[in-house]
Amino acid sequence: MMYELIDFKTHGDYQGSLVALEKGEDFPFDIKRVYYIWGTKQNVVRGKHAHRKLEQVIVCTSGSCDFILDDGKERQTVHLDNPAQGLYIKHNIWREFTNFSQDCVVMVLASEHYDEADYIRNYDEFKKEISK
Ligand code: T46
Repeated sequence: MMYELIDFKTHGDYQGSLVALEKGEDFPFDIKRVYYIWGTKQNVVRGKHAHRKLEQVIVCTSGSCDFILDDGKERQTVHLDNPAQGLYIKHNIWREFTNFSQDCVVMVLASEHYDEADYIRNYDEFKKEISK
């Protein structure tokens, strides 16, 4: 499976909504890093890489965008527009993301610290590595 969509438990009341993500309870891995992305122009294509080891859960906390995922055999597009849902991507999946709404904020919860050596930034290299 190329990805999984995780529905987070949402606490909603008269004030609005709240999602809490706690280690060991709602998550497929221990979170070592959190980063977020905003202010991306609509037609910019970010990503264009795969990871050798990293697993991530990606949440569009505001607005929307499209993730294009590729396991070397097929491509699937996932539209993200729900802050109560996380896109879980394991390693060895090529990802691109685009079609950003003006208010799009993407929050990413990562299983590892930042490591440039974990990136495969060339598509041919990605295909070569996954066929080993
Ligand atoms: C991914 C998608 C969803 C850091 O210094 N630390 C970090 O933790 C990260 C993620 C990035 N950076 C630096 C590296 C670059 O100079 O921030 C700059 C932009 O990073 P990048 O071009 O890799 O950003 P995206 O949006 O293409 O990809 C990011 C993640 O890198 C990647 O793991 O899956 O978001």
